Amino acid sequence: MSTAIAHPNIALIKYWGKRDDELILPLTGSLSLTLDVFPTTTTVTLAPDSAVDEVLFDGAPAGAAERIVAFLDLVRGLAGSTTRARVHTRNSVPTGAGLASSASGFAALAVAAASAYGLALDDAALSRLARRGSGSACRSIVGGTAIWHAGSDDDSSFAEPVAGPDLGMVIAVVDAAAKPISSRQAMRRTIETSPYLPAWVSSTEADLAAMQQAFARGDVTAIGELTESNALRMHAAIMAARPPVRYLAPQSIALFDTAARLRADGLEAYATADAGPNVVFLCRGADVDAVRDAVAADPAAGIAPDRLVAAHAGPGAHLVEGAA
Ligand code: 2P0
Repeated sequence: MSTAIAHPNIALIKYWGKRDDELILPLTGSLSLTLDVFPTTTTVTLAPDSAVDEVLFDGAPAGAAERIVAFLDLVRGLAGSTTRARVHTRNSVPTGAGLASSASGFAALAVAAASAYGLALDDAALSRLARRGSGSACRSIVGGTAIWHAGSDDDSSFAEPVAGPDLGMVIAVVDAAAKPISSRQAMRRTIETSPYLPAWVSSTEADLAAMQQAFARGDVTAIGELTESNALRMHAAIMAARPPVRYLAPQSIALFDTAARLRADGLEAYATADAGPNVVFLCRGADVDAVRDAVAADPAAGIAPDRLVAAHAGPGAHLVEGAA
């Protein structure tokens, strides 16, 4: 029996689009912060007497377990095993709400399954494995800030730590319901129909290079400006798909305005949003509580204090039980 814990990550430079659907190789590199909130805990137990994999979410049989079974098949292939497994996942993040539950989910599963099947993988290999479950999961193998190299093939596409200033985030939960269209489907539709895709790819490559320089300088202002701009460019490319996909709600837009007001008042905070209406404020680690209080106090933001979650840099996915 092997149990692993992983946390979600929020991208400062986004991953949006694959150049290989099977291997999950991204069109561009991306850069993220793994958080210390909303952990996923996953236990994998080998079940030699079972003819099928058993997948439970919070103790109940999972509805859509195909991706998990396909992932276990991949691990079994690496391990030369045909033994089935029992997978039990406990999530503290609202599933499917754009809060990256697939990132923490597949990162925890990769670490727990590799251990249960006796694979000795280093962090780069674990990141490559997690990537096969969900692209963004490769970044949750890494604690704190991580860069996912687009790479040229399976071997070279993985995440690793990137040094930089201490950053924090405040998550504004606009809507914790499941999103209307999965990021996987919306990514594909963006690639197939958005005329802005080439501009998204070329500008994200430039943003990632500029972001690496900003990290090396410890330049929080540049990091924040690039983060907010890159998120809006991603949403512009998504909204330009046909039929259109719009993840941002009116309150999401209001929260981007709140970030601008905070900056005008001298508190540096920058907004980003993933494939859903929730908005995440990026700031200095030391400013997290001040940013949360300022967002809560902005009447135009219209968000209750209990919907604001303060987060700092969190650990990479790791085993809490079982052999590495
Ligand atoms: C990101 N997102 O960089 C971007 C920004 C959402 C918006 O990675 O198809 O669930 O499993 O590789 O990793 C969400 O995409 O997609 C995502 P798959 P994933 O965080």
